[in-house]
Amino acid sequence: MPAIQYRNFIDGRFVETSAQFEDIDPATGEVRALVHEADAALVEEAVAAASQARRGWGETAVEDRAAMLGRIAAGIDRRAEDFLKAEVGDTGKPIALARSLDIPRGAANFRVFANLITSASGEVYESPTPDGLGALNYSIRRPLGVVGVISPWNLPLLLFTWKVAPALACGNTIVAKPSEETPGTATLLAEVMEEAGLPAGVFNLVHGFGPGSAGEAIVASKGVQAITFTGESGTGAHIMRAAAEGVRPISFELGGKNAALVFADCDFDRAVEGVARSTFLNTGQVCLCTERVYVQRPIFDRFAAALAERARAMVIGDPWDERTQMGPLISRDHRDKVLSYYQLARDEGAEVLAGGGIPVLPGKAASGWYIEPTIWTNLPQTARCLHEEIFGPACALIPFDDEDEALELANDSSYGLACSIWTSNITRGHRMAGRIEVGLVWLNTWFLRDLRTPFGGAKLSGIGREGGRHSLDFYSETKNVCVKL
Ligand code: NAD
Ligand code: 6OD
Repeated sequence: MPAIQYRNFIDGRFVETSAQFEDIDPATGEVRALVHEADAALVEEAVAAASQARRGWGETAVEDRAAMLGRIAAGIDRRAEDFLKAEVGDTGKPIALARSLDIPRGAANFRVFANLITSASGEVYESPTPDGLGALNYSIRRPLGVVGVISPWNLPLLLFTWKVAPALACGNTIVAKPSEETPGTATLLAEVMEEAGLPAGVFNLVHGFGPGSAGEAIVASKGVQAITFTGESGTGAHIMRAAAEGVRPISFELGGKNAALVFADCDFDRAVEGVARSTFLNTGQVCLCTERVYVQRPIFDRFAAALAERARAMVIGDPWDERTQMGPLISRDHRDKVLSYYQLARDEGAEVLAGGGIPVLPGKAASGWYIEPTIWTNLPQTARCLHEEIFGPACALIPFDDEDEALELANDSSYGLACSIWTSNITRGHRMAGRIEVGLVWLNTWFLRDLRTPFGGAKLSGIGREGGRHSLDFYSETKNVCVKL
């Protein structure tokens, strides 16, 4: 039996269950932990605990809530090595990536929302009235109540805390479920919450799957007042139907099929570097990753050759090795899915400039879920590979002639999450940014984040915005008070 066991955390206690499932290390295919699955009854216990804790936490002074968030951030920093081990073990992502991105962002999410909530202000209007004396309107924030948080496996701690931190800052209590693939860091976070002295019932953690398990039970629970979800668009649609019961607010960060637009006047090396990073980071498993690269015709061949060279040079393998740039995919099922797109691309007429298969790796890595970084050209714009989210380290390159064509190609998608534009003509960059149908545009960069900015997608890529005051708005019920003077 594996030494590591991940338990549920309900009403301030770690809770075991008789139903357990295996947590697999994607880098070796070995079982690394056992996870205690919560059934619907246990989820209801978590919801009851969160409901019970609502009033106390919701009425806690903002400064005290912010101080608590600060202690949680400090707890993540203090146990950064534990978080690192759990995150790398669960995901197979390179240790250097988890150390520089995932774990520090977990702590930063708490610090940012601790700061924001202490300085959040409402609106004030002086209104005229027929008697000439007027009225004063002011708005105040109140918590929504019990928030259900459901998150995916690709950036487990980062995305989990991105929702938990603002929800707590706004005075809500929580029932949260991390992905079944990555239960580790969320469980450590529960330990940190306990060490920080968060009152029992304010944060509850349940483990399990979606349908027929803890995920479905959270969204079905009548005691959950709002649902915040990050994951696939199809899952979002399913959850939306459930949230319609009780007309509950939802915040959705969903899938993407993101384009990069590379103009001939770009800083060539910077664009190659940026597009390579946006295609291969986290083995292509970031919702913001680029899967479509539109390149202006004069530099198309040179750019394609340079990107393919970058793909071939990626250091793939053991995630615990500091030199590793690309780890495995999350699971065997996910690799099968990505490989099916590698085959589909060939069937749809792609020329494979790099990759296209499974790398041959030594030792235990031979049984991990590794895959080659892959570059395609020659795919027609109608190809399924240019419209369906693959969520792997692969992109297709397509030539374009002018701005209008680039815009039309970029917007030819049912998704609308992110787009990166590579050009030295900044006026053109701004012009394109305004016309592209996405929630996030990066100009001569990618995935550069300021946590106060609105984050989210258009079309199938999501509903609502999180980040900064947008998170505070979602996780609060804003109330207007009108005073007749
Ligand atoms: P997923 O939708 O399969 O699962 C996400 C979470 O939802 C998991 O915790 C899962 O157990 C749960 N779930 C699944 N079905 C459910 C149901 N019927 N009811 C309640 N919960 C359910 O997504 P995934 O495979 O874990 O993550 C990858 C996807 O997430 C990709 O599509 C990616 O683009 C997207 N994503 C989007 C963003 C964003 O910010 N837009 C960020 C990260 C990931
Ligand atoms: O940086 C963030 O805040 C964020 N939500 C990133 C999402 C990445 C998707 O995989």
